[in-house]
Amino acid sequence: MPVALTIAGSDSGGGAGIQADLKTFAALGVHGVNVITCVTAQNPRQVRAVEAISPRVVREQLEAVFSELKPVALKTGLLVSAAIIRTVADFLRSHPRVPVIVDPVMIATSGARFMDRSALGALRNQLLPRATLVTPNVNEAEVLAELRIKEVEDLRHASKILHARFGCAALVKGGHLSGMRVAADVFYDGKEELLLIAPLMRNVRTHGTGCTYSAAITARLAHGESLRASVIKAKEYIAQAIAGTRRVGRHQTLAW
Ligand code: PXL
Repeated sequence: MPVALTIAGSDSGGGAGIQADLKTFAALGVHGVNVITCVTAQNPRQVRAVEAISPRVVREQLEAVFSELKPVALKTGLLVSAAIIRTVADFLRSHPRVPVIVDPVMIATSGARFMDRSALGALRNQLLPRATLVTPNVNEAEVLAELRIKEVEDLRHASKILHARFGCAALVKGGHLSGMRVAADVFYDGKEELLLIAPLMRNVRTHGTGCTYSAAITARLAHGESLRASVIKAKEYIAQAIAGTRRVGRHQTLAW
């Protein structure tokens, strides 16, 4: 089996973070290895606590994984602190060929803030220049591209700004745009622009959607597919996972 890595936070509720990534990797036939950056105490309604893992133990996890189970592709999710982002970016410098998908997680679906200013600076200056693809939602793209996003034209504009600024491909996800009848995302890699469309599911609580989407892209890459094909197939996968949402207790979970 190909190996894919997620570098992300643990979600005790099992809906997002490392847990969503590993379920996605399993569903798509890749062996998932994982580097945990923080432990969150949360359920779909609230984040009660976030505790970062020390940069030393983050580095040890990276060494452990790369020395015996070298990933073909990797993604990053919640990275919490500037020190952890620097540790990850430093480590990746010695593995320049592995594709890196950066899901720039800043705020939980429930509204909790995950990143402070210095972490944001490290994300911009250390990690994004090493990324193959960055996958922001509307809020994250507004922060990283420094523009207001109201409609699909703005998603297109943001994807070009992100490519110019960080030298990576961008997938700007428009699922949170208001007044839309579809979930529209824009992919831009410097040469080609794609508009990806799926039915918009109302009344679905979408905790874990971003994690699952970027994990699906990473899994496809690990299978040896192109970035373009990986993004297109991951969009189909996430649309199905959302359409198949199931009830768990008083909440909902994606169908992996
Ligand atoms: O979906 C963003 C996200 C990423 N990682 C962890 C999370 C969340 C959202 O709640 O908890 C650990």
